[in-house]
Amino acid sequence: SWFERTLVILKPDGLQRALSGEVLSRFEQRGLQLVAAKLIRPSAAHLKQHYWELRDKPFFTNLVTFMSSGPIIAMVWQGTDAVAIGRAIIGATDPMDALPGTIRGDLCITVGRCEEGPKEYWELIGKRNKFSCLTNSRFRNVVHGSDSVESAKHEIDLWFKPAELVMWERCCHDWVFE
Ligand code: YYY
Ligand code: MG
Repeated sequence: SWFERTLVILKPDGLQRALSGEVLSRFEQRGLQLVAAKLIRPSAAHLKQHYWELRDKPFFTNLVTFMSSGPIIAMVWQGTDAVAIGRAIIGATDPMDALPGTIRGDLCITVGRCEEGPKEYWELIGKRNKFSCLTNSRFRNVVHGSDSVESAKHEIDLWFKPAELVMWERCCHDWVFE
């Protein structure tokens, strides 16, 4: 239905890298409608709920730590097949597999630095290799998007109160959806 909704999160790396305008534009220009948005620093407890289905994965704890390491922008986008369209805009989980034209295919390279790199590099830039267990983890893919209509409903409930979802009509609604 044209009223389908999906939860999108600009992750801490996206916000730090000044990609918020770029990311919002992509959803907006595709034709989805923004019905809720907030900048927050989520707690680890909240993120554990958000990623509960991944609780048994080896990367779960580091994923939660990364996601709570700084502010994020949580958003709800609405429109025909919003969940599938949202996933298409975002691209594959691993940016190395994500196609050009998708957010992950255009705006990031890997989900994390997985090796320390050459010693000469650190000497040249005059820094110690500060990459820790966290930064060696593999989660930096700029955005989250719900993966099914069911999980979208669940995630929107988790991140937003009903009153935070704004009903409004965009002037171009009929130009995009009819
Ligand atoms: O929905 P999506 O974000 O594309 O992937 P998920 O399978 O839900 O995993 C959530 C999050 O966890 C992913 O965006 C990066 C991270 N992750 C990872 O670092 N390594 C994996 N093998 C799988 C997921
Ligand atoms: Mg997912």
